[in-house]
Amino acid sequence: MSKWIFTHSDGDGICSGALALAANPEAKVFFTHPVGLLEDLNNAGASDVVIICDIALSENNIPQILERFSEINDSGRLIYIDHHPLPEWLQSYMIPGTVFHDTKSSASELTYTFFRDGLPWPMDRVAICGAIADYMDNTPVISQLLHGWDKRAVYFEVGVLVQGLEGHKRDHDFKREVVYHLSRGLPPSSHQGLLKSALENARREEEIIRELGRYIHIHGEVAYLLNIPFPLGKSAIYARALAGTIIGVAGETRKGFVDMSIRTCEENLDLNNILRKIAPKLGGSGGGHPQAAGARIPEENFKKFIEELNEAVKRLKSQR
Ligand SMILES: [Mn+2]
Repeated sequence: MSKWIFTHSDGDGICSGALALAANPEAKVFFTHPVGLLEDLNNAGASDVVIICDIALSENNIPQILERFSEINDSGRLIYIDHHPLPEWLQSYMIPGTVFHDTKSSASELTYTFFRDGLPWPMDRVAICGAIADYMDNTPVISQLLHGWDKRAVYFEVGVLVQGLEGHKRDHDFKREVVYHLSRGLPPSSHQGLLKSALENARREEEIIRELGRYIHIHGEVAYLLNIPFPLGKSAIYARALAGTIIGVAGETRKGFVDMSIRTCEENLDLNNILRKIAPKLGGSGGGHPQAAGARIPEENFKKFIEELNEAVKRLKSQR
């Protein structure tokens, strides 16, 4: 019998993985993503213990994934911890195994809560870092945990973690090392590679934000950036902020598609909902969280996609 941790490779996923690892030190850590989950689960044997953190269930293969969950859970154990919205037809009780799902908290907070009894101080700091990395620190649990720390020192650590991970998109060995480091209760700033990378990325970010304004396109309440060599999530935030629009989009064209990140601060706008409706109509896919989401749209429909996003903002405004 082996134990596995399958987690996302962003800040929240890495902190979730570190928390799961601290509570299950013998587990192997494997990075995956919604589209790759089904195939990656083939690494695990039928009687293994499988812990999955921060991986959304991808619309296009849910039946097969649920079947695989059930196979694993029949002779081993499957624990699914996540915070991405489920498709409308799926309720969490329909997912086989032990399911801990809540869209209002980060995966790190959920993983911390789930394994809490096996997590000594200072692992609560990892939960806080993961929550901030996913912009989900404004919850009762994380606010309570923050009382145990000097917020300013913790924000520095999150900054090192988030900035340090930038530019290591597919460097899973580096990220696995960070997971092990954090699982030992060590702060991000004591990881030399992470600290060095954070400083470099902070310098680069400062350079780029001064140039970004020139490349922003604006359509109504949507500002977008295309093919800028800078992380998409951050570019989407800066596009919105610098243009003063409701929605920011940053995309890169790849193999006939535009892959993008979409961000808003408007709490009455649900990007996940909007994208799940408009993206398939345009031959693509999309979804995520209400204020932070992603989409993949055929290049020829990108303009139309931006128009549809703007229409969604208009509809919201007319309802007021
Ligand atoms: Mn997450």
